[in-house]
Amino acid sequence: MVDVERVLDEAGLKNPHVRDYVAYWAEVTGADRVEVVSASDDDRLLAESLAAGELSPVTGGRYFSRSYAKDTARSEERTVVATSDEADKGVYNNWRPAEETVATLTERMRGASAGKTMYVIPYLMAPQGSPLEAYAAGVELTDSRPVVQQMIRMARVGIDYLNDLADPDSFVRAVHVTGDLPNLGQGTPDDQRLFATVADRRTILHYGSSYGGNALLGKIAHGLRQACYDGKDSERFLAEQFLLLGITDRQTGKKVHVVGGFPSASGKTNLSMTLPPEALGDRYYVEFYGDDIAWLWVGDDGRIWAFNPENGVFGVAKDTNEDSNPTAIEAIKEGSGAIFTNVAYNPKTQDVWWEGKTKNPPEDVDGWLDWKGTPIADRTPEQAGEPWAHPNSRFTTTIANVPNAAEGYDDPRGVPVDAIIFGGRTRDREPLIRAITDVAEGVYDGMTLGAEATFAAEGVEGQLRYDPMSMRPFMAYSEGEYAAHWLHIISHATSQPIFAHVNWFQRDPEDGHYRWPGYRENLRALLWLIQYRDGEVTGVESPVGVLPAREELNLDGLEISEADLDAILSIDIDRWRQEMGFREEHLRQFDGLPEEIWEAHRRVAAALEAAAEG
Ligand code: SPV
Ligand code: MN
Repeated sequence: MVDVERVLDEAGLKNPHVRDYVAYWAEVTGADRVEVVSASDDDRLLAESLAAGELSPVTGGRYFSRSYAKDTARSEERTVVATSDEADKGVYNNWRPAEETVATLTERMRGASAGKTMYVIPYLMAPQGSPLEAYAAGVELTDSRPVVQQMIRMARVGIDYLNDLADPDSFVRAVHVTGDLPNLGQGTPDDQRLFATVADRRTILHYGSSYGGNALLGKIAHGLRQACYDGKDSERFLAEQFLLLGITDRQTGKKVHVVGGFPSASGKTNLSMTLPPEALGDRYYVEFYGDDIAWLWVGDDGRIWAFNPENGVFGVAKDTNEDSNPTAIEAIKEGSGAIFTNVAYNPKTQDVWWEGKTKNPPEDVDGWLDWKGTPIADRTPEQAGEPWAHPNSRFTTTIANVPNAAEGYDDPRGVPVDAIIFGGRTRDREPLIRAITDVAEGVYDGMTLGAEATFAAEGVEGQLRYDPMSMRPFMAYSEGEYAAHWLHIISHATSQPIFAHVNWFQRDPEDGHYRWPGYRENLRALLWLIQYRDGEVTGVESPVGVLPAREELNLDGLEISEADLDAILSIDIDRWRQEMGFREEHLRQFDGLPEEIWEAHRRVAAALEAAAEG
């Protein structure tokens, strides 16, 4: 038996509630040792992991880790939200009763950390001193050392965050047990993995993975699912899978902040870290606050305020390069302490590579191992086309490493939000940008956010995979109530942000080329949005929002054909009429959707019908 009391005394962990919680789970999981960690332990833990072979060195003090081959992504079908109230059941949250979920997980975790160390990670998912601090404190218990290193990069980690809580019992209890990965039946009917947020107990129990959102419990489980629930329960805030960025106009001195939700593979990380287009770089300065999560609330001044609860970036490596995301490349350079997971690794040169890092893979394959650890040199001709890195391979780095990290990203007051944008990858129907000034229509737009399914075979041709507010995998309670809570929060603001829908991915149906160059040029659409909000341009009304008039979009230094510009600054009425049918079907799934949302839907539908006749 571990002497938990002694370990906690030595660590200076005084909070009695935390102490009881640690002692309880040390007993259940049967860990051999307990260790309390802080961010300052990073170097020692890295050295231990290198010695144990859990991490491999990458040049310049960076690290490589390989996860178990069947454990490379979040598992949505094994992820549940549990509460004691069945009314919390939604379409997407895989609701389960709290009692039996806790019982099942306690049994799976019993003795499952035998022989291992249980690390105690006190963390805060907020800048210290934030008005939402009471919802941000947590303690993750994990039996994986690499999870500790990732948490140190992704969250604010240290016991001081826990000893000084206003309410010492107000912290999230987050338990992560890896389990015997080769024997969990991943993807079979007998899958043993279970990832539960027991939201009304503020308890997170994840069993059966050591990867990403399944294991870094501060991020997705607390920062999104638990916080989504707490935001509604307290009626105080929204927790969303949103980026957060700032744009400063050096000419006028005006600074604005934008939050945005994008389904996966729709360019959220790239946009969050964007630099201004070359030609506009002297005038505009873009600051990075966050790429994945924002918490939003109404400030004392009646505006919506936001912060990013994270301290780092867990970004998709694939296609990250100097052109697509130069700031990310800078954030993971030598000296950054970045950790790469499931990329290709070369132990001889201590180098890493992923698809899209450079146009072609390294010419000299000597020493290179693919993400599973198989030498590239041993590949048969049939295997030659297989990716070197896993498509969901990742880099982990702290925000402080991002060259355009906002000075105020750590400011406990957060930043005022000027615009809320949604955008999914769609080859047609969605114009470059459409502004929405009505709050109910903005929330309606978020609830009907969708992107093309990754595989064309999935679903009906032309039908989007809907991902409301990009929260589909993180919804903690029913969608109807979720929409109502959004309306409640935003309409409490006396000065409301403008909404907009963006799409960087429209294509020419003839030859498939992207009609808009994307990447840094995307800022041009956001600049128009702010000008529109400020009454500096009038735009052109459409049934689905206000589009930029051609001459209103700043195209300095950009080459784009007239035909492409026409297409992205107009809407296809017939395509939209079809879309409205899909939307209606989508919204009908949700019980208790507020009447304001249905009214917004009917208003847009009627405007489209009028346009079709007119
Ligand atoms: C996501 O999947 O949306 C992520 C990465 O942000 S993970 O932490 O793995 O969930
Ligand atoms: Mn995410």
